[in-house]
Formats: sequence, structure tokens, C-alpha cells
Amino acid sequence: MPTIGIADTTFARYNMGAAAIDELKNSISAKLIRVTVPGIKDLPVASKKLLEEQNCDIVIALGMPGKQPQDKICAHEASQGIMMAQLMTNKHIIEVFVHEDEGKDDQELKFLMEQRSREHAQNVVKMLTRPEKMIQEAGTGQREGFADANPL
Ligand code: RDL
Ligand code: RDL
Ligand code: RDL
Repeated sequence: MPTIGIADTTFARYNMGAAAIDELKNSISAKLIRVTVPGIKDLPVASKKLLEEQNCDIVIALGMPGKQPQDKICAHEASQGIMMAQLMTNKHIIEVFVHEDEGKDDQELKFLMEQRSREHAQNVVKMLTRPEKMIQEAGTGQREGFADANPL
């Protein structure tokens, strides 16, 4: 049975970790280990600890970069840390970021945070148990949250 780590933040305005966990529970028989940290810059080490100390096979890291310019820089830095943690552990950390300004209002933002968390949880399941399904979807314009893009 695989072990999946879930790392999320208290900064986010929606419980992204709960959405991901609900989706995982309905889709895969796995041990789930959750950790919540203050913000996205804390996700890289939280994820690395899940991979190395809790022996997770994969981690889903969820967070919400805010609207301000300093938040966008913070998101870029957090992403770089998440990528570094992946390279250091040779394991995937699926980064689920929803920028606060991606939704035109609170309702749409809530929808996007819920939906992107769930769709990336499905990516985690596929990468872990059915990598051939990912190959079938290659080049099909998949997006998480809003509608997929048109394949050419
Ligand atoms: O280590 C404590 C904090 O520095 C860390 O939690 C940061 O990720 C918090 N944070 C910011 O400092 C910031 O300027 C966050 C954001 N912006 C942000 O947009 N989203 C976050 N955290 O999740
Ligand atoms: O780890 C899961 C995702 O974070 C990761 O697959 C990203 O590469 C997905 N992604 C974005 O989050 C984004 O804002 C992509 C793009 N933009 C993009 O322009 N092209 C991509 N992925 O292939
Ligand atoms: O094609 C429209 C959007 O997908 C595009 O604007 C993306 O850049 C939005 N986006 C993010 O900003 C992000 O941080 C996406 C992701 N993460 C993601 O993981 N999956 C997406 N979009 O489909």
C-alpha cells in the first residue's frame, strides 16, 4: 500500500488539504499523512520531511499565493524550494497552487481551490498506480480547476 503525503497551509483561504484527502480516500487505498504549515514557503521542507522521515512515495503540496507583488515573489521562491526538494529526494511533489487573483470573485476562487486540489489528487493517483493513463493523456491540454485547453 502506498503512502501519500499531504502538505497544506493555514494562509490559504480554503481547506485545500481536506479536498485532496477526500478525493484520495475515494480513489485509492493508501496510507495518508497530512501536515499543515503556516505558508507556501514552509511547504518545501514539510514535503521533504514527509518523503524522507515518513517514507511517503509522493507528496501533494497545496497552497494559495496571495494577490500582492510580494506574494508572487513568495510563490516563485516556494516553487523553487519545492523543485529543489524533489531533486534532493528523487521523488515527486505535486505542487497545487491557486493564486488568489485567479478567481473573479470569492465563489469562483473557492470552486477553483476545491477543483484544482481534487484534480491534482487524481494526477497523484494516476502517477502512482496507472502511469500508462498519463501517457494516454499526453498532449491533450489537461488543466486543473477550470476547463481543459483545446488539443491541436
Ligand atoms: O515561514 C513563515 C512564512 O514566511 C511563510 O509561511 C510564508 O510562506 C508566508 N507568506 C508570506 O510571507 C507572503 O509574503 C505567504 C504568502 N506571502 C503567500 O502569498 N502565501 C502563503 N504564504 O501561503
Ligand atoms: O506539480 C504539479 C504542477 O504544479 C506542475 O505540473 C506545473 O508544471 C503545472 N503548470 C502550472 O502550474 C502553471 O502555472 C504548468 C504551466 N503553468 C504551464 O504553463 N505549462 C505546464 N505546466 O506544462
Ligand atoms: O490555462 C489557464 C491556466 O491554466 C493558467 O493560467 C495557469 O497558469 C493557472 N495555474 C496556476 O497559476 C498554477 O499555479 C494552474 C496551475 N497552477 C495548475 O496546477 N494547473 C492549472 N493551472 O491548470
